[in-house]
Amino acid sequence: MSGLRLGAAALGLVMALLPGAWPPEARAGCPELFLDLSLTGGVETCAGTNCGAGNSYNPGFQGCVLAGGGVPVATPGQDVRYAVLLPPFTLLDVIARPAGWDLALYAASDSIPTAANCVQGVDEFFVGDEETLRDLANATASTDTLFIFVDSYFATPNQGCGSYEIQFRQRPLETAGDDCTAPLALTIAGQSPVTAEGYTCLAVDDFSAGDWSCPLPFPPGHATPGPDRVYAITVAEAGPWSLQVTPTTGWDVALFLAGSCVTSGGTCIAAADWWGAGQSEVMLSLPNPVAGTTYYLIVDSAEAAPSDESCGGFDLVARLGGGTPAERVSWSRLRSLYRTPAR
Ligand SMILES: [Ca+2]
Ligand SMILES: [Ca+2]
Ligand SMILES: [Ca+2]
Repeated sequence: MSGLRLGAAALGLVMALLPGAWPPEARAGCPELFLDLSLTGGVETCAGTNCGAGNSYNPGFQGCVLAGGGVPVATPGQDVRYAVLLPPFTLLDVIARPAGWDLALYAASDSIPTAANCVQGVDEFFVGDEETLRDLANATASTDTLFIFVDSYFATPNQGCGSYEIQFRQRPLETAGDDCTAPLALTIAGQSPVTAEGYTCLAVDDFSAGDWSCPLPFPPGHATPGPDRVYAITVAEAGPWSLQVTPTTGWDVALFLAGSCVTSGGTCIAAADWWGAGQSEVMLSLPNPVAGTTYYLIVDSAEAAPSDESCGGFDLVARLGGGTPAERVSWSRLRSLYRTPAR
């Protein structure tokens, strides 16, 4: 890339940044393409376009696997790069919504993306559909810089460029609810699902389904040596209820539920570990609760740290009335019905 700031002034965007000038001064606001979210309350939403940018990056050729692509996906589309400051012990979500074109999104720990520094990539959905990077973590005590790339599987003019909206959301890493001293509290009442975002990395392995004689399938009664968090879920009304935990990255969730919070010897009410890495686990047909009863849900993994499949972020949905929330169906989700996702 030349040392010039390329001619995207009409778009209000700076499409190229000099490696020698890196990093520029952190500022609030999207046009700089360099975001310090602490200046904007942890959230920033930017309008952008990749039309007029160069095709500078193609990490798919180098082995940066974009989830949904299945194999390394080439990204010959024009690309725009953002840099985001990540303070110590924070998580970042990035959501990009293209206007009628096929957007791919990836994150790297360096300004030039390669397979070695690729953190997460996604090309899960299709023309006009949003793509999301979830729980990009800085689990260290020093500030980090993460680079986010908007790109496309297609080249211009075939749906490879267009305008988009991109949102950056930053929050502190989860530290509560590691054990029974202070479980994370949720109350379900009425028919509206209750949701929570969580993160198990940096938690300690306090619980194992094996210690509770919880009947996790595949293989029966297996242990859960992964780091774990515990929720105290109060069910305000009697009636059918369900729990679902969906990992935000490709780790392998295991769940178990009891009526009291103890590290071992708890009375197991239900357990779920039917699926492999990256897949939701669901508890349906739970015993009808007595109104006002509190249950303890352990979000855990059958994989031990430091395996990539041992921990990560997740979305918890707890609801009365049974059933599970509607999900968007992606190709990777469909493929997962036929094979274990490759890692
Ligand atoms: Ca724990
Ligand atoms: Ca555990
Ligand atoms: Ca699982």
